[in-house]
Amino acid sequence: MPDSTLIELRRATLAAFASADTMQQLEDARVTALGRKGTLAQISKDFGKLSPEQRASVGKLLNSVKQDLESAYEEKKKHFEEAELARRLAGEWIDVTLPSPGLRPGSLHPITLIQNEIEDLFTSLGFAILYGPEVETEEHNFDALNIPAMHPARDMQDTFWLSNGHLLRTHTSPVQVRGMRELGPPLRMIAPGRVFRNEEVDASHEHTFYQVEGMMVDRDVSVANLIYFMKTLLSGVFHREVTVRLRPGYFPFVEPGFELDIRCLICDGSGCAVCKHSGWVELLPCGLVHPNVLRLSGIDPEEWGGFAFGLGLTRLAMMRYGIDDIRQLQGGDLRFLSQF
Ligand code: FA5
Repeated sequence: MPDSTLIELRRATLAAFASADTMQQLEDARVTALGRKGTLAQISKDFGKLSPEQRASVGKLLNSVKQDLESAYEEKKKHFEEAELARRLAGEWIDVTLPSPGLRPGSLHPITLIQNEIEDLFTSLGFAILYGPEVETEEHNFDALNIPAMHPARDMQDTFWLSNGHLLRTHTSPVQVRGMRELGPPLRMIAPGRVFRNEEVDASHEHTFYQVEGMMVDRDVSVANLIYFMKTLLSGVFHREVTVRLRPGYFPFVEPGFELDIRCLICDGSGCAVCKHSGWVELLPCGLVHPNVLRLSGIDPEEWGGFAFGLGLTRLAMMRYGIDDIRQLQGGDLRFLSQF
């Protein structure tokens, strides 16, 4: 094999390396010359056919050509890698000397704001604040509230049942039961919290919403006491005259039971999507605690009586802040929430 073959291979390959404009072109040139099936490998194969003297001189040249090509390849590869790094760094460059945009102050959610006000108000009236669990037993949510299995009142609240027989509480009323059983009479308590129903969502209905339960158990509690606390609650929240109406309402855990509605503050009673064009919003069902409910929690109804209410806190927030669609409250849109 003439030395000129190796010398020509070196010249041509160095030229190919030098003219490569991309990493791919460089790689192609390397594979052609130095790859497993490349020219140099081919030449090495024929090496065995040479005489021992030829092998010594050709071998030396072969090694030196191989080293020259490998180091030229490495050098050019390094050049491409450095260029790529410089390109990436230029794209990622940030000016660390720019002033920071500053911390954006957060704000409380409108439901939290109004819940805090109600908690303060009732604390000042001597009420304890209780928080029951969101996953409840059937007994607390229904049976102990005088709603046994098969009672048609169970259908009033379309319930999310869990596979273990528990449920997502459909109202905050089970906290009445926990309060009566754990604290006993005399009792003044409120229980704000989240409740869940399989509801069709519209401007005034959510599947997940907030209520505040209220309960007072004492001697000689009457409807007059109930109305006094309802009025105190509404004037504390609205700081102005609001028109209310009281009508009979049916809940198995109170007797008598009432629905306290508020004249819609979104449309001033003229009719809108929130009040379903009736001019009134259901806000505050209430009543005197049914003797069975007291009995089921170990309280003697001959000695004790009480009132209870279940305020729709989400709807109250809508009335207070003039929010015309309940979905705004849970949408997580910061443009909406940052107004509060
Ligand atoms: C109850 O949940 C009873 N536990 C209330 C109660 C407590 C009555 C104690 C008597 C004594 P009701 O299902 O009506 O009742 O719900 C109470 C309030 O929650 C309603 O007046 C309304 O303001 C609000 N509410 C009910 N369903 C929804 C809903 N899907 N989305 C938003 N608010 C709702």
